Amino acid sequence: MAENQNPEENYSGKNIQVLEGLEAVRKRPAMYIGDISVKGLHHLINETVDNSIDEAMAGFCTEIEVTINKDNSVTVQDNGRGIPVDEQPKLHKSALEVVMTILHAGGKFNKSSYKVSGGLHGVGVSCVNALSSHMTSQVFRDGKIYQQEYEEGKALYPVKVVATTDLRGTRQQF
Ligand code: 0RA
Repeated sequence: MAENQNPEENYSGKNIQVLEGLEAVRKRPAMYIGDISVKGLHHLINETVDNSIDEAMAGFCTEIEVTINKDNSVTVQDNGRGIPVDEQPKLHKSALEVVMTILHAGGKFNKSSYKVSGGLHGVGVSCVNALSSHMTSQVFRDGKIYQQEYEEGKALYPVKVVATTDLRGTRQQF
């Protein structure tokens, strides 16, 4: 992912189709996560943790840490390979962004090699994102920390490198 990409202004305006998918989730959350009580919140946590469990089952991750923060946000961090961040040729955006912002991300992302769903209904982490007022994804890969933030599932800027790191893994906070 190049660091010097487009300005952040007007970024989500381009993603009309993406918004339609995410708006469907926000309109009828119960259809996607069962209900909107505390169980729904648990579903969002399960959905996120399941992705890390998949990575562990695949043999690439040994630790998954779930934190309920003081501000009631939840952080799920693993030490797996990290969600891929390479640019998707068709969509011209990072694989991370596709996974985070496209409902039931199709084609290649349905293959097990790109499985980022899991969970009871397998709705995927894009549902978690859509139903979160704010979400931050960080991927620790290739010595770098890649980051993207979202509001109600809408990317606030393209994936960018924010730091260097010796760690590996994925950190999701919502
Ligand atoms: C597919 C491919 C690769 C990593 C993952 C999925 C992955 C997804 C999640 C979701 C939470 N934690 C995760 N960790 C890994 C990597 C493929 C490659 O490096 O070649």
